[in-house]
Amino acid sequence: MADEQPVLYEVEQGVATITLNRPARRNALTPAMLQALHAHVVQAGAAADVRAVLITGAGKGFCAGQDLSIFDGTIEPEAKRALVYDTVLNLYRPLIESICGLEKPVIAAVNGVAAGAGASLALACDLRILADDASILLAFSNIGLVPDAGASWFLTRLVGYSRAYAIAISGERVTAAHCLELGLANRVTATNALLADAQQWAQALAQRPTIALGLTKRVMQQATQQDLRAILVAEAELQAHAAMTADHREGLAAFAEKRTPRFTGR
Ligand code: T3D
Repeated sequence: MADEQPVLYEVEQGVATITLNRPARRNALTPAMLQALHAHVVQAGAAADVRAVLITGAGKGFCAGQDLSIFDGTIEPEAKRALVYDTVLNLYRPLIESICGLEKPVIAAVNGVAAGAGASLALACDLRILADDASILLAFSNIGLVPDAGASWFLTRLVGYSRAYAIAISGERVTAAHCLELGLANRVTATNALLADAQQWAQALAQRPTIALGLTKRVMQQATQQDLRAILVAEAELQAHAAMTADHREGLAAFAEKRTPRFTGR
């Protein structure tokens, strides 16, 4: 049964693929799924053999956001307020923080629609490849809610305030082509090639110097929030760290020997 394992995890050629697996509900997120997804992100971060991560959805959609069936009309207003607050703070927040704090490249392979918190999930990833019929939908306003799970933070940084606000309040899908134009997608590919292309991209990144890629993620995230002086200091510290890695030594040796480097992620 699909719901018995609502999130799948497999590792191949240095890439952990995490698949949301409730296709009949467009991979709408239940508390159990959010916990499993978070656990797999942490697992991928800790695994030495994982050097890139891919998040995708089974079936026709990437993720429809929060499973709305929990709001069945019987829940008392105060219990609902507490449930929503608890879900956003204690289920979505750790998940999003884990993705952003995971010092390996995380790619979202967006098949179909990424809606609501599903859009947030895609935007929290470092890189996005979209199927040509995929879309990103800030569905929150369609049901009278506000962006959550980091959507307001990521979207404003990716496309600027005014475009982000327009997308959020329109409640309309942003097509893959438009996502590419706006910088919300790094790549767009044919639907039937999505997973293969995403795997190929992730596997190529998994051959790169993993520690340097992770430290680059850290400093570039810091750069969106700190001033130049702080970043110049952070770069000095992280460069000193990177300069001590086996992959740096291998990079130098490969350069001197005029050959392709064989990075090991150490
Ligand atoms: O705690 C809190 O709640 C706060 C946190 C909020 C975070 C959020 O994510 S709020 C936003 C929640 N998401 C949405 O509002 C999106 C709702 N869904 C849609 O707008 C559409 O379903 C989609 C655009 C995602 C997909 O459209 P389409 O035409 O491809 O598929 P569909 O036919 O609408 O959906 C297929 C099935 O999935 C359908 O069930 P059925 O009729 O076949 O039995 C549909 O009801 C179900 N489904 C889709 N989205 C959800 C869902 N079931 C539960 N929750 C969903 N979010």
